[in-house]
Amino acid sequence: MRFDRPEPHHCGTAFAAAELSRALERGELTLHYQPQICLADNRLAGFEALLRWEHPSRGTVLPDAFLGAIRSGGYTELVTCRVLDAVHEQLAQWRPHLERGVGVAVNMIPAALTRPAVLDALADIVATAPANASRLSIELSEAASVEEVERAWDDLARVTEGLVRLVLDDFGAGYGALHYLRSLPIHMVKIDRSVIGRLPDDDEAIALTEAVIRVAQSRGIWVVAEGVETEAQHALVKAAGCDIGQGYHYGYPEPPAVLEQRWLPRKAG
Ligand code: G
Ligand code: MN
Repeated sequence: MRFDRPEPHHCGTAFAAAELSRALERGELTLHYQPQICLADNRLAGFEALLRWEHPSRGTVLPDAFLGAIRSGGYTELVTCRVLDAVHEQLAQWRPHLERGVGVAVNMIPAALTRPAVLDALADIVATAPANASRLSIELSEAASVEEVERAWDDLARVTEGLVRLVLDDFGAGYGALHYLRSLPIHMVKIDRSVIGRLPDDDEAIALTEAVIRVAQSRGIWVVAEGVETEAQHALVKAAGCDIGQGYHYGYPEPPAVLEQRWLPRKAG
């Protein structure tokens, strides 16, 4: 199942807000999408939208190198709204070709969900295309506090009438605890790739993976293993009862046109 073309390496230096400002003016920020696979039947379960900077001289830059500039430059609201607009448009194009339940997840920081323009953009999706809204989910990092996530959820549920779902990202990276899964109104939890990367040999990573799956299942929460890179990792998370896999083993984040050929053959053909 592996693809030939690896992802670009993380760019060593961080970018300044001024450079990002120029990139925003020139429209250099774009979205790639990474497939998520249902482990029971290997079918497409959804996509995660991932921000990329098509830099004129450095090529494709991953978000780690410019998330700091987004925050320090005060661009969180602008970038989040642009991402939502782009995903909304993408969903409108893809929806006729997607099976039931297959949707797109976008990454946000909790602060974004307190911004009026972001809440307006979400409300607008619900008002104009509820079918798109119900295929949209929002990933918040486990690094956010329970209070932050709860507050974000209240706003999200209010403006989207409960249609847009909440995903807890990066779980097991070190901040959260299993009680997050009991106290937060989440639809899905993603086990962090730092945990999956230690599989299949690290006993602690195995125990954590199994515990997350057990607690989540008891609450009806779907579990995603992220950063699955090898057949052994795939086999282990599948055997442990994980619902969905994401990672280079199944597919890289890629531009929409590339993904369509593989995952939406009816559209591409
Ligand atoms: O924190 P979050 O899960 O949103 O991080 C997603 C990032 O992980 C993306 O930018 C993507 O490039 C990267 N990624 C996706 N799949 C893999 C994988 O299998 N291995 C590694 N090392 N990184 C991955
Ligand atoms: Mn994510």
